[in-house]
Amino acid sequence: MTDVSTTIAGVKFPSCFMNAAGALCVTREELVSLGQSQAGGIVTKSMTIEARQGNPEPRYYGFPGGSINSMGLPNLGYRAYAEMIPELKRFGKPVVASVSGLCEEDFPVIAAAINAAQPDLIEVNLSCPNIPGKPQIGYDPEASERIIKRVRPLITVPMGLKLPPYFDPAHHAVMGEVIGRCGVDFLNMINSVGNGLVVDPEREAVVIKPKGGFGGLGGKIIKPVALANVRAFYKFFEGKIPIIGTGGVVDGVDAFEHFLCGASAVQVGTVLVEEGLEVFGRLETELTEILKNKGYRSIEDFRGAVKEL
Ligand code: IRO
Repeated sequence: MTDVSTTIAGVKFPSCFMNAAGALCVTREELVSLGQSQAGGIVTKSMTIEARQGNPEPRYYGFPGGSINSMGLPNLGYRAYAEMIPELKRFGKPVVASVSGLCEEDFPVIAAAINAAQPDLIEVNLSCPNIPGKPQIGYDPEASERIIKRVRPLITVPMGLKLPPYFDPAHHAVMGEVIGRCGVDFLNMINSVGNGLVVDPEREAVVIKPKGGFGGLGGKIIKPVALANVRAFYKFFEGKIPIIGTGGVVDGVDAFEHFLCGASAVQVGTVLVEEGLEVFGRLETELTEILKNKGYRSIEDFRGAVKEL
């Protein structure tokens, strides 16, 4: 029997595929639909203190090979998600609450209240690229360390970080040191590749409205960046911190590559938005087929085992 379940920080997921924070997970209806789907977990939209409408539209654009977004943290506010968590937990799969904030002080407030609602895991988003005037926290190691150290004592469920992509080994090392000092139970990488620009040559215009068209890139085009980050942190921590690989997973082969690089689960954003909830069944079937053909029984049989030349 081929087994595509996985375990992250001691929490068992019936399938290794789940939604990435932000993708079809803002409203109660969307979260319930994820619960009813074949997704292995339910990940909430990153939440702020107050509900937000987000940035002006158009703010998402899909194109062959990927997507660009500048949603601007549209969400219901942490109180609404805290209330929903007990109901969402009844679907028999882990609930991952994604905690964000508009300033450092917001993070502990939300972390404490969401922890009281006892999701199965909490993911602290240090990497939203789309709030005008606010840089991605994950690119500031000191600010990242301050925030992680403030929320860490407030969280009793497994706590992870959603990281932005890093593009230099020196940056992997600096963040690796920060993470090592703070005691983090899992990592999720990568968030969208921030501040890309997509241009429509027909209209001679950018494709989304906020920030002059700049936004976070996702989908197939970012897979090599995602794999590099998964691999770099897997090696930095010698496989001891579980990693959720996010970025560029469109089919079973993409997921297989993430696992080879060291991921223990994968999340899907762009392909979920483009294809809908049916994507989870397709991905599971495709990965199962690959594992069967290669004679692997589970992800653990080959996780992190990519060959170097
Ligand atoms: O614009 C968003 O809401 C958004 C967030 I918070 C994030 O973490 N990543 C992303 O691509 N978009």
